[in-house]
Amino acid sequence: MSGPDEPAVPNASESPAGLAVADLAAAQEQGLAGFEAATTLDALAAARTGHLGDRSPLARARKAIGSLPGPQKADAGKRVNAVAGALQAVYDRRRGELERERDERVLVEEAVDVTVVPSRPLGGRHPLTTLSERVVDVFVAMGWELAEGPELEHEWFNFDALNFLPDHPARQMQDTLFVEPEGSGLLLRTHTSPVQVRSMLDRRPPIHVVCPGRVYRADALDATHSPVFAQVEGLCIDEGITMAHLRGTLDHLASALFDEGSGEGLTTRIRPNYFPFTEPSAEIDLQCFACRGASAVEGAEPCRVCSSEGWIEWGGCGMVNPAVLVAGGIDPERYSGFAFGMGLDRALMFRHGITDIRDFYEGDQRFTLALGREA
Ligand code: FA5
Repeated sequence: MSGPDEPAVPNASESPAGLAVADLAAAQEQGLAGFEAATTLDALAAARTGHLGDRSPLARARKAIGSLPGPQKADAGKRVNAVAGALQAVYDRRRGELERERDERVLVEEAVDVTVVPSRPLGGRHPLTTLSERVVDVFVAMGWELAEGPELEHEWFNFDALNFLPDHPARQMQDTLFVEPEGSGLLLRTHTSPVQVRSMLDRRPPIHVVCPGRVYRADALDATHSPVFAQVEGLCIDEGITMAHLRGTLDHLASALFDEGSGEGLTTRIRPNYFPFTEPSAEIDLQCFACRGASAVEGAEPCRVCSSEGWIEWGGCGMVNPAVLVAGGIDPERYSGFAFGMGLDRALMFRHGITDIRDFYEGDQRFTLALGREA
């Protein structure tokens, strides 16, 4: 037994279970080892329950203090608290270490790689957009400008300024989609030619513009007609412009679009036609890019692309009618010009052997992706 001034240092034989110095030292040693050995937060939590929890040796020792004689209680309490404090400090340090390890691991494991290409197929450019841009590129490379106009157009630009007489059949409801209210003068443009007039009013000669766009007609939907389709228009106005410039321009466009790099060049031919806004007017035919005209000779291999005609219908063209130059504010005594316009849907159809124009408008992604790259 210790004297009255000495701290009570009980040994195993005179202390209740767990309060002896050796028991507390063992509880501390095992607790520290358990916390250091834990390599995950779950394992550390389990070790805490075992060494600092309600049923731990330390908790039992704390309960046993109550059974000590009064003078020994304070000392026993200090010893238990010292062990508890040492264990808690190591537990706290270890938990901090394991939380930092977990946070670093999560940052690595759950990082989002923004460079990963999504496995779902992305949409593609529509083949009509691709072809339209290719046509524009051909002209921009020659110094022409891109010009655009509204799809909701005024009758004056679509018809009057283009020299369509008031009783021209194209002005009838069955050919043109007019917009309510009746008499508003508004319609869905039936061709890209109104952009010619807008371009003349906006610019002074020399004028070289290429005008792609969507147009609308009250045509029934079938394999070769759509009520909405794409056209591209070209307009050139300067002093001394002739049909020879028109032919050269069309031949260049034909080779740039359809020649496939053979270097042989493709030609066009023009046949007489009538448009109110050009005089003379002509139909443009493209030399068949598949057989190059060879199938038209008697006894030759047939050609599916041109039905053995040797030529493919492509669009309309002509010298700008002086009446249209006047409507566009240009002096026809000084200037002359040529214009042409063609359907892009039809061009793609004969280019890729597509037999139904509806394929362009049904939004099937497989069609768009297959053709959009190479249109
Ligand atoms: C015109 O639209 C004239 N503006 C072209 C022009 C411009 C002539 C400049 C002279 C000077 P046309 O109505 O023929 O012409 O149409 C031109 C092309 O549009 C046709 O050759 C055809 O390829 C295409 N096209 C016409 N209607 C349809 C339709 N319903 N569906 C798809 N393509 C069509």
